[in-house]
Formats: sequence, C-alpha cells, structure tokens
Amino acid sequence: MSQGSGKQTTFFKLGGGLPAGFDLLTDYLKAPEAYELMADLLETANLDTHLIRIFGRTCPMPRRIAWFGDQSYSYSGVQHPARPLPGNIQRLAQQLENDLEQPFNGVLLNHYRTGEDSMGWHTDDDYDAGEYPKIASISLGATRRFRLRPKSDPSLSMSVDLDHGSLLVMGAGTQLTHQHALPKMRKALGGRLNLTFRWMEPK
Ligand SMILES: O=C(O)CCC(=O)C(=O)O
Repeated sequence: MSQGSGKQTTFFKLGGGLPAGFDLLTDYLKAPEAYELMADLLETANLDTHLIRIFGRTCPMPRRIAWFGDQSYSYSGVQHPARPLPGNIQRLAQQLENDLEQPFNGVLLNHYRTGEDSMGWHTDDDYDAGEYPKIASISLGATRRFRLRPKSDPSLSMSVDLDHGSLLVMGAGTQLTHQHALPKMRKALGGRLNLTFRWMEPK
C-alpha cells in the first residue's frame, strides 16, 4: 500500500477479470466526494462535442470531451489546445501521483450522456509518453462495462464494470499489448464521466 494520500491503494483482482497490468480499486473516491466532483466538472469543464468522419460521413462523436494538460493533444483528428488543469482535477492528479508514485500532466475527460454514448476499440498510444507509463482512470456516475482485449488475439476479450468512484490503473506497457473500449449499453442509464490521467513527455 502506498503511503501517499492515506487512501487504501491495495488493489485486488476481480474474479477471473482483469489481465496482468490492469488493477481496479472500487471506492477510490467515496460516493459523496465523487458526486461533488462530477457535478462540478459538468458545470465548469466546457465539454465539447466534436465531429468525426466515419466511412466518409461526418457525424458527432458519441460522447463529449474536454482536455486539460501542459501540452496540446491531437485526438481523433481534433487538436485540443493546452489548458491548465482546474483546481479539483489538479488535486486529484496530485493524490494519484502520491498513491501511484508517478507524475501525471494531462487529463482527458469524457462525458457519456446516456448508454448510447460510447468509445470504440483503441489504445492510448497516440502521444509521446516515453516508456508507456501507467494511465489512471477515474469513473464517476453510471456504472459502465469496460472491455479489454489482447492485440495478439482479439477474440480473448474480457470486461469489467467500472463503478462510481472507482480507479482503474492501466499498467506500464499495457497500451502496447491491449486495446480497450466502452461499448454502448442499451438499457436506460444516467450520465457518466471518466477521467484518464496520463503522462506526456515534455517537448
Ligand atoms: O470511459 C472509459 O472508461 C474509457 C476511456 C478511454 O478509453 C480513454 O480515455 O482512452
């Protein structure tokens, strides 16, 4: 356990769930603290809907996005300018840095408005991160199913449910070996925010 923020950071594996290098901690943030952060971010984060081209058609991305970081980030064909981390995200980044013993200097915030919003299969390897360090993923709001599959055999996909206040750590190097996705869920669902804390090599 890390001595960092005093929070429990002993990870456990869900039965048969996550592959090596992926760790889940439920209740990393207590529910009231997590709801407060969610409400604050929804009000202040200036989440944007971007357009993407799929099979020659332009359509809105099925989620809203905000980027915060020392550097700009070009993501899904959209250039997100550098933007300072707001106080509440900065505090969480510091807490994660202490607990995971790794710095973070960029955060992608995704807003899934309903179960119809989603993210397709991808790896978070579209920026210079040096040695592919850990990515820390905090979930707020509705529980959503997160899917993972090894690049070497995509038929071996697995899933884990990410609850309100949970922390998923994608370990160093896992972006080289695995893809992940957040599929649509047809049942009626409330909104969800996800923050992925990353390290980008200073240019
Ligand atoms: O919303 C999630 O849990 C996944 C987010 C994600 O895949 C990403 O930010 O790259």
